[in-house]
Order: sequence, then structure tokens, then C-alpha cells
Amino acid sequence: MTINKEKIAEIFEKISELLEIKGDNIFKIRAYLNASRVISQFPGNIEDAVLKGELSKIPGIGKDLASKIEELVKTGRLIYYEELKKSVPEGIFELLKLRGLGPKKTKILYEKLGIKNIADLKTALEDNKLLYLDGFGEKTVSNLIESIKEYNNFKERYLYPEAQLEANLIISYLLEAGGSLISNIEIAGSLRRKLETVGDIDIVVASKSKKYENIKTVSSAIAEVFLKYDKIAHVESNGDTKISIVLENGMRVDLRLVPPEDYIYALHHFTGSKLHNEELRSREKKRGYKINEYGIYNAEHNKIAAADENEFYNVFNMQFIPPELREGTGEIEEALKHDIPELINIKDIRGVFHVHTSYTDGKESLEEMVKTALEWGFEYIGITDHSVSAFYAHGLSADELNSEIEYIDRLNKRYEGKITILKGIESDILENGDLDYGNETLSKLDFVIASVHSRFNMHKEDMTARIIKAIKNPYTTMLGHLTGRLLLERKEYEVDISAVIDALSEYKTIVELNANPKRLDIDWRYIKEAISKSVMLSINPDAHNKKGFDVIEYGVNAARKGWTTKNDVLNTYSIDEVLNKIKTIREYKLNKTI
Ligand code: DGT
Ligand code: CA
Ligand code: CA
Ligand code: ZN
Repeated sequence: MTINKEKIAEIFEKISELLEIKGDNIFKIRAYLNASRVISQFPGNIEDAVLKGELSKIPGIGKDLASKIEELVKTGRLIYYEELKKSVPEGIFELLKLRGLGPKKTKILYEKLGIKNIADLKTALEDNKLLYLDGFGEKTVSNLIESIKEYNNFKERYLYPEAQLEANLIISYLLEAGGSLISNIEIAGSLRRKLETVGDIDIVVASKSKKYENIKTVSSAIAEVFLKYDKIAHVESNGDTKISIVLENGMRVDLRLVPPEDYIYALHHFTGSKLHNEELRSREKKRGYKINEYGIYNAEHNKIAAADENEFYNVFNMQFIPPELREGTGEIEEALKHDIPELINIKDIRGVFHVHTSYTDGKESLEEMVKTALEWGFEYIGITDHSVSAFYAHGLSADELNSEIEYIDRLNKRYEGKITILKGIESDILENGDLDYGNETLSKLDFVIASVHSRFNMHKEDMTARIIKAIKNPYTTMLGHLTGRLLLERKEYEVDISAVIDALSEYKTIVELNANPKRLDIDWRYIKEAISKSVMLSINPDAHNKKGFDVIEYGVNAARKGWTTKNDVLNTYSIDEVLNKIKTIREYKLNKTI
């Protein structure tokens, strides 16, 4: 994990706010606030300053702050900050995001009225409780009401796994507490389409009763159960067919209540996407069909039966379209031609690349990671620790890499017939596009992942040239996380993705689909283009501990969204085929560059 100036400045600012809320020493609070400003305006490279021990030369950065910056740069985290965060309720961070609400006022609200989150604040405002507080005049109060409105309009999004977890908890709860009332229940919306971030959780639930007169009572019984869910912070709207709530963590949930005979049509409608629905609807309208959340109707206004989504699409002579593909990117045309390919599945994955170990910044020993791969039933595991320039991750010197290579040779003997351990490195792509070791060292490895880990703010042309140079390197087997994005956290660096894909194609180099749910990089929106240019993908966990393999699921989701089939992915092949493929890449490039 890398950290930049902006992030450090932001963390220091948050620390000052938290200290203020906790009523800490005013000088300490100011010191952090000042340091935040100094860091964000620091003209040099902060990693270099850490490396050279020059931090405390920066005005305003004393010994203590210097060691905190060092910890952040070297480990990507700050224990002090994490502990501090734990000491206040989670919702406080949300409150601080409101315009016009700084730490001082937040502290008063928390101490005097026990307001711990935006939902609490909203209730207190509605009950006119704030007007009794010092410093909260009518003007402040009306500003706060406006800020909350603004905040709710500002569409916060959540990472797929967070929303998936909450949605599954809600569904389990509903089935447990109200299962006898429910005939069908499923996640819909962007979450069902496995989008990398989602705006809210959509759930469609069908009541059991078919008899019309009972539906209202059964539905309202389900609604009653739902409203008792203990993680609800507040109810936004509560109608007969739709309930919208906000969970304690700020996530919104839309629950749709439908009669069983409408279930499939509602599920399809609320799965979306909007683009997909609109395209389908306008196309079929010309042929006399009407489609909405209640049904499909022919020109005679008769409802056409569909028992499941397969039958739903069959009504229009279409192949079933998996939810992941319903983004309005040509899926309807392909479905009409019955040309939607069989998408990759998690069970197709036969091995993994991009695994870190305790040789660098991984938590587990190399052998522990090998054992984990065995538990997953993998045929091979490609070890890639960090290269020498990645000092924040204790990158390996050439000597250390050599000893890791020798160790893998020994392990391979021990695990012969069980699993093959491939010798690799995640090499930083240096500023000039070179890899981090000489050819002699690189040639000892089975494969190399080349990744950008520094100097993210280069100009687009320079960054593109830097990456393409690394692709041309005969030892580069695959390009790691193509854009460096961290979803909802850090924007991708500027790079001409199509030009990079062209280079990958020309040099037969593989592109990583980094499966970390924060990365999912290469973005699925570019996968179709890559595949059309015969670029092969590798779905990589970028694992730093044993749990790190779990993310493969998210990588497969993103691959499916990019229309990926099994054959497009390196790690669906057998070990022999993999060895052959990675050898061919190197030979091809060595011959090409002669
Ligand atoms: P999100 O929540 O922003 O990640 O994205 P979605 O796709 O889940 O959007 P959401 O929650 O607003 O609505 C869920 C689905 O319901 C959406 O994909 C399509 C359908 N839908 C909702 N409202 C409308 C609408 O006004 N028009 C159309 N055509 N479809 C809608
Ligand atoms: Ca949604
Ligand atoms: Ca929604
Ligand atoms: Zn990595």
C-alpha cells in the first residue's frame, strides 16, 4: 500500500478534529492541523524525505509527528489514528462531513444531546432540541437542515462487498423472522449486477399469498418484520409496495413488496440497469409489447407468463442475459443473436498469481500461502513479493530475491505432485519505465508482474510511455493494476488505456485484473476491448494474507461484467499450459527486440 501527501494531510486533519471532539489539549490539536497544512504544501517527495530522515527538518514537524509520518509511509497505516477512531462512535465521521458542522459544534451535540450520527441529528432538529443549546441560533439550525438535505442528495456509494454483506444479513433476517410470509426474495439493483460500487441496496420480496384480498395483509406483515430490523437508523418512506430505510452505517435500502405473480417482472425491472430496461422496452414496444414491473403485456393487453428470467427473455426470443451484463453495452443485440458467451465462473480458476509473503509486506510466510492455495485446490501459486524500490513494503534486494528463489526451489521439491510454486516478483515500474532489477536477476524468475507504485501524478503521455516501455520489456509477463485506482478513495492515474491495451496486444503481454474489491483494475469497461485485441487476462488476488484469496470472487464478478470467458483468463489453464504460455511471452519478446 502506498500513501501520498494528500492522504497524510487528510489523516492529520481528522486527528485534529477527533482530538477536539474529545476535548484534548488545544496545542496538540493545533499542531496536527498545522502539520496537515504543512504536509499538503510540502514541495518535495515525502517518501524521499522519510528515506533520508529529513522529516523533522520540515518546519512544524517535530519528532513525534515525524515518526507518525514515517509509520504511515512505511506501513500505510497509523495505529494511533486507528485507536483514536475507535474511541468515538462511527456516525461522528458522517456528522463531520456536513457543511457548517465542525468539531466544536459536533462535540456540543454529542455531549449535550447524545447525537452520534446524522439520523440522530435529524430527529433532534425535528424536535427543535437544538435551539436550547449555546451557539446554535436559528441561522445555524436552518443551515444544518439545508446541509442534511445536501448530504442526502450527494450520492454516496459503497464498495460491493460491504453492501453484499449488509444485504445478505437483511435477507437472512427476513427469512428467519418472516419466512412463512415470503415466497421469493432476492437482491436486485446494481448489487445484483455486481457493480464495483453501489448507491443503495435493492431487495425484491414476494409475499406468499396469491389471494388478492390477503396480499395487503401479508405484505404489511412483511413490512412490519422489516421495520423491526435492529440496524435501521431511520425510515425514509414507508409505502404499501416500497419501504426505504437508512441503516446505522448510512447505507440506504429499498425494499419492494410484490405479490408472487408479479415477482419475476419486478425482479427484472428493479435489477436494471435503467439503460438495459429502456433499450428492451423501446425495442419491444415497436413489436407491440409493454414491459413494466408488473408484467409483460401483448398488444391485446394480456399478461404473458414467465416463470423465471430465462422465460422472461424467451418471450422476446432472446437468450437469458446474466444480470452482470445488463448495462446497456450491446447485450440485447447479442442475446437476440444467441451470441452471449458462457461467462467465466469461480470454479474455473485453477491457480493464482500475485501473492505477497512475509518476505516483504505479506502477513503470512511463503509456505503458509502455499498451504492456503492447496486448501483452495489450486494447481499452482505464483509468488510475487515487492521489488527493491518499494522500500515502504520492504522490497527485496537482488540477494534477498535470490534467496527467496532458492527457498521456492526447495519447497517445490517438498510439494512435488501437489502444487507448483512459480517464482515471480511484483516489480515496480520505475519512473523511466525500467523494471527494478537487471536482466540477469529477472531471467531466473518464471514470471514478472510490472506495476506502477510511485509518481502517480505524471502527465498522461509520460505515464503512458512509462507503462508501454515496461510492457515491451521481455521479462514483463503481466501488467499489474493498470490504473492504480482505489475505488472511492483515489482516482486512477492518467494514462491512455487504449494505447496500453494496444501495446499489451502487440507484445503478447497479459493484463492483470486485480481482484481486490477496491481496485478491480483493469476496469471491466475496458475488458471487452482488451479481449477483442487478443489480450489475455489474469485474475489476481494481490493477496497479503491467507484471507487474501477470498477476493477472487470479486475479480470473477468484474471479469463477467467484461464479457470474459474462461479461455480469456490465464489462471483457468492447467499448470503445463500456463508454463507454456508464460515462456512463450518471454521468448516472443526476446526475439522481437533482437
Ligand atoms: P445504484 O443504486 O446507483 O448503484 O444503481 P441501481 O441500478 O441499483 O439504481 P436504483 O437503485 O436507482 O434502481 C434500481 C433499478 O430499478 C434500476 O437499475 C432500474 C430500476 N429503476 C428504478 N427507477 C427507475 C426509473 O425511474 N426508470 C427506469 N427505467 N428504471 C428504474
Ligand atoms: Ca440500487
Ligand atoms: Ca434503489
Ligand atoms: Zn501486489
